[in-house]
Amino acid sequence: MVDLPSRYDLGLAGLAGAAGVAGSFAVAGYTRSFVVAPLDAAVVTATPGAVVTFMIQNVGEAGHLLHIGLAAALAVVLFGTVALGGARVAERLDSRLAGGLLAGLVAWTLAALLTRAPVLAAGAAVPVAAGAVAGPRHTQPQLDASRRRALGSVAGAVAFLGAAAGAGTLRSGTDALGAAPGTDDVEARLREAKQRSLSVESDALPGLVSEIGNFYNVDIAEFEPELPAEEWSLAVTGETAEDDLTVDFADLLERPVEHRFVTLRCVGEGLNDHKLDTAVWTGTPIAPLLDAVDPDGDCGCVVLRGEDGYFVEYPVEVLRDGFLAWGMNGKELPAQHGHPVRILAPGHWGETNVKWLTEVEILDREMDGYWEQRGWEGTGPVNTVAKLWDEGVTRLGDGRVELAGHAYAGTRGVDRVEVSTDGGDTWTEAALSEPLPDDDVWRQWRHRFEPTGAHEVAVRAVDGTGAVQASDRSESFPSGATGWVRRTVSG
Ligand SMILES: Nc1nc2c(c(=O)[nH]1)N[C@H]1C(S)=C(S)[C@@H](COP(=O)(O)O)O[C@H]1N2
Ligand SMILES: [Mo]
Repeated sequence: MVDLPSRYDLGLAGLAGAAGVAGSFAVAGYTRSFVVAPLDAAVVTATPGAVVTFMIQNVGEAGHLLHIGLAAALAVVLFGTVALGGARVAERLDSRLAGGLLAGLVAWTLAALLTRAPVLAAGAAVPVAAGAVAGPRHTQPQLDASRRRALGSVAGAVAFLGAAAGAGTLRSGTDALGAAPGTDDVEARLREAKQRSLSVESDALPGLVSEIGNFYNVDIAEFEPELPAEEWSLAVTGETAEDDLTVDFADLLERPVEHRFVTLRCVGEGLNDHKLDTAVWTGTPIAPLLDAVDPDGDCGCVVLRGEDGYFVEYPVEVLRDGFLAWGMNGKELPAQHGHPVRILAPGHWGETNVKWLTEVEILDREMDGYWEQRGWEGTGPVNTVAKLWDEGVTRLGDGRVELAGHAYAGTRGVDRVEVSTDGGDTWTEAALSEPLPDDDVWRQWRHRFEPTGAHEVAVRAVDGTGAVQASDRSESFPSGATGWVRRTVSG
């Protein structure tokens, strides 16, 4: 007969499980080798698209905490069960050593299978084994001694959890940015962007280039792939197998290098949210690789895949103007932005810019990408938008108010930005930053006025074709927010 777990057992399993998770965190940090990472990926994959969309729209960033919490709880239960099993074996065989070894071995195997990082898996296995060793009760002669011992173990485990959390946090912080792809050209571009940025009162408003640490981030996975440049390769597959082509990182570096200003905007962002940023990217055009494989599949479409399981399909013609980037603002492409190589597809929503890019496949029929399977329609050109973030509103000393922000219209370009301070009845042209040399990049705008009471401010951009930003308001789902940003500003 199997004993039901007692409260003691649950406590033991909880502590030992938590210690196993903490031990893994201590040695792996917040990376893919942390045992919670693969469980989190499984939780995310198993979550229905409708739930994901609901979370993005209603819960926002906190949604991450929910699934990561669930994954962590799963990991605690898993490793706790192993520790408890080990303790039971120890009781039965009257050998703590046997129980500990067994639990350690099972925990190690599980962690290694989950993370595919066998050495770091020991971080989870050792505390679980210790839990199994400390677990058995009946070898204790008296209850008092047993209680003291249990208290000691709990205190030890709690101290361990704290130390492990500290060690893991330190480790997570050490993935500093790598060396610059190193050219004066990038520096020159960054200087150019600085010169052309409008002078505004607010320090908090980004200029024409977003700092890497402030550049927005959208990932389907909580844990980014760790893909060393030496291990990276890109498979480009055409209609026929003979055409297939594989390039590695060294091959890429031998191709013509370009530095481009490119702005990215996520289709999932609310009208005035901040998932819109710009960097100087270093890379090489993808067109020669496409030409090498005869890019004319029957649908004229292509699917791009990333190491994290992400994929997106869109027209080859869009990709043809794309750019394989390995540098960002003069640094190696950071992990969170797709290290070592991502694609940048001009003028289309952020989701077309696959990170950790490993495969480009020419298709002969259309398919849905990751987000399209979840109801989004985000592979087309971006909507035109002029932003007015909180930090773009500044009271000047002389009674005037400065309004400033960014406007973006993809490759159509931004021709002008208009501001209304009377709810949209009359419009004034805002000052605009000088355009940057590339054709998929935002501009900055600025307007100063003297408020009399409360004003309903509205902002709209006019794109390079003369089209005015659409006024009808719609949510971001499924094809990007529309409308004019409005806010009340008083003197
Ligand atoms: N491999 C991969 N590529 C991806 C994503 C992803 O989750 N995985 N997210 C996409 C989305 S929805 C957006 S908006 C942009 C965001 O790029 P960033 O995180 O560098 O800002 O990357 C796109 N490329
Ligand atoms: Mo996105």
